[in-house]
Amino acid sequence: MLNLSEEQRRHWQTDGYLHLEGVLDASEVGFFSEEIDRIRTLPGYEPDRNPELPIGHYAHMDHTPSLDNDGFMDRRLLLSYHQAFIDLMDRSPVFDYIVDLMGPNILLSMTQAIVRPSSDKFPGYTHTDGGESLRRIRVSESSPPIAMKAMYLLTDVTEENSGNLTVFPGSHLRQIPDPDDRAMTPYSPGAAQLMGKAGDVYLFPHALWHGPAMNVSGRSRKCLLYNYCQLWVRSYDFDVVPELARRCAPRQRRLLGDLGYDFRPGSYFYVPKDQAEVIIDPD
Ligand SMILES: O=C(O)CCC(=O)C(=O)O
Repeated sequence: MLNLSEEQRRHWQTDGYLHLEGVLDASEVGFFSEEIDRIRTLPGYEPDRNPELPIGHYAHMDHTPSLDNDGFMDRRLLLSYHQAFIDLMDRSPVFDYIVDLMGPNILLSMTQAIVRPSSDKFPGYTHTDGGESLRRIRVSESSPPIAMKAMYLLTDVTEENSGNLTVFPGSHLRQIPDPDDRAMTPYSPGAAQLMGKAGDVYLFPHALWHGPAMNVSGRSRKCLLYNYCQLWVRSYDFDVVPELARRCAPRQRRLLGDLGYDFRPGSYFYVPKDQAEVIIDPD
């Protein structure tokens, strides 16, 4: 497995994110982009807009899913749509770096495809992942993150206000104003709109304040997101090991929460004896 260079680790620790260039080649970018267009027409889960439910930042978004390939989309639970979505969960080099950062005791916690159309109606937004609770927890710079994500860009984002991932560098270690006190936006002081090319990946912990900038570029921005958490945190997208784990490789099954024995209370507390072997050296 690959390890991060010293420079990458320093960047991760101080700024709170990493930009990996050219992870997917052009044909893979084309493939996943077409898959997003295809699955848009299929049934699947998109976050609920019911204000009676805890819907977090969706509460202030006026976005309705669309069948237009350039329209808004926020599709979850991607794995069942194609083997390629399954294989992306532990693909090198991104997965190697995730294990280097988090250690081997991890789960896949979420998969997501987002399309952000060009529009003058979407101002962008800023948040941490993990909701209200993780927002208040900041681990030290030498600690593995509790949870993190890999964001695969499927569109070039080489100018500002193109739906860029916008981060507050260092905010994984330092509180920026709580949204209850002052709403932070991608245009607040300290925000950095990241530029990248289709096929690049951003890695960042859930504790980093981030979010999309507005997109007035004239074209929609597509991405895939794969989230990982420490084993005891549990996936937040499925409540039991999904059926499709049966057709996954052993490491993928483990990432989906199959611990290799029947669940019993406390199962996710101590890691299985073969956890490091399964995750680091499965062959
Ligand atoms: O840039 C996006 O579309 C969403 C990225 C984001 O905020 C997230 O993954 O939590």
